[in-house]
Amino acid sequence: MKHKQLKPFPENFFWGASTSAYQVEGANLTDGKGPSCQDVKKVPEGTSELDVCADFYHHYKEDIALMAEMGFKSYRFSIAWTRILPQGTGEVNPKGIEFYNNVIDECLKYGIEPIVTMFHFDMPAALDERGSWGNPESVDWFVNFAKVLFENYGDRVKYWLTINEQNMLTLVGPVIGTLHLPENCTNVIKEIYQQNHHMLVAQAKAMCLCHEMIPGAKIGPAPNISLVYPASCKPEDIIAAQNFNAMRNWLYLDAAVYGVYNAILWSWLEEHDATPTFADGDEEAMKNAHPDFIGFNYYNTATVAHEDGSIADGEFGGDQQNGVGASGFYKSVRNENLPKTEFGWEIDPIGFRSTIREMYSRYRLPMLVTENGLGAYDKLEGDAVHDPYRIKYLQDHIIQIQEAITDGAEMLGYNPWSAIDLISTHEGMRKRYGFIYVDRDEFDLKTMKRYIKDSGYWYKKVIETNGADLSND
Ligand code: BGP
Repeated sequence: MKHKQLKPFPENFFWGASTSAYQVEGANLTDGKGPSCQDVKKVPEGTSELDVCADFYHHYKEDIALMAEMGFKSYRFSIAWTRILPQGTGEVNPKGIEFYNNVIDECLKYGIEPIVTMFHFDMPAALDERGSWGNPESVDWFVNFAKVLFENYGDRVKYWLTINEQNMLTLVGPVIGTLHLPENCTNVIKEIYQQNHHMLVAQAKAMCLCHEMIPGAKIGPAPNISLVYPASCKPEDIIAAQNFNAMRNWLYLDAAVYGVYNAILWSWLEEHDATPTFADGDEEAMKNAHPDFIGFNYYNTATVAHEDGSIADGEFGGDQQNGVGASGFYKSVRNENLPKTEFGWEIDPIGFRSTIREMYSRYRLPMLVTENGLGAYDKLEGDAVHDPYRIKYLQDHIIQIQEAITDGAEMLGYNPWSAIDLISTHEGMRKRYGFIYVDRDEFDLKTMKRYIKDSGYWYKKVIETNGADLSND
């Protein structure tokens, strides 16, 4: 059989990696930073607090130098809202502004493109007390924060991401420590989708503001997109897959790209008496916003089957990649064709290609991979970390991006999770993703020294050859 000729990765492809402020920086109350919801939440038992993390706050120069050593073309990081505005609104903290000026300048010094996420799971605690995204004023809080960022960093930052994984905030908020529910909430679905609506409008307004304030800047959303498979070719299972695709994926991209609500999801909200209230101008704001690209995180696909009504509505459970279901709508099932990581997430590189194809067919925008990666228990041996399992995972996924490019998709870059070891959303320090190992344990801070893992040296060669050489010898 003749092998298909794969198209090369585009020139100027953003090979890099990602982190988020609350998971990597530490120094969570240092130099005027206010607490975020992550700093006041109760961390899951047996996992580290978020006060030190990888201590990137004090090691950023060394860390960015290591990224440069691996040849990174981009670094996707988030800005902690409460470093900039300790109370979420009001006074700007000059030390916070200075820190990200330094991070950005350090990246640019090495020719690394800074790709900035404006919000990654870290609502200011002061705003949480005022109702978080449930408060209609949250739209203005976010737009005000966006303005401060564009004013201060717009001269150097040309790639912006609005809200990281808004779909996960909505679907599994309690797992990542972000859900704020008012006392005596009688319709949880309505409350959550009202919060979701405020985020959609805030995002739309921030995208418009970015285009107004920073000529030439590009901005896009960053949801977690996983194509949903039906458990079988039974027609009922196909409907369930369409339902969960609408709820997990297309709601977020239809709103960001076309400024409209996904019809399937909207009727599900109607059934639950949970359609969000639109304030004056919301509809117009959503229609006016046009992202330049789609940023998206991909870890694996989801598989679902018909649900006969036995699951309770509004039930939480699972995590970003392991769902539960919604009554009469869909129920998550295990895909027996796929292996799992040590932490129970399925691994599906081909699903990466089908997810990209589907997104491109629907939205026709260039796409930037903002996360992908393997969480594992890594071990420091001498001064080396041998992680062939991670290399394999990354190889298998990168080749599928190339397949998708060959299928016609426009891809801007690949920024897997994570540049450096950091704290997981709910599984502590032991679940590592980094190209750079940080010598600390869950509770013992040890030396905090950094070591490039085998995967980091391998990635260096991938970047040098612009993805032409993915081998590991
Ligand atoms: C994504 C989040 C990240 C990150 C990653 C890995 O959902 O955007 O913040 O942590 O998943 O997840 P986890 O840390 O749960 O393994």
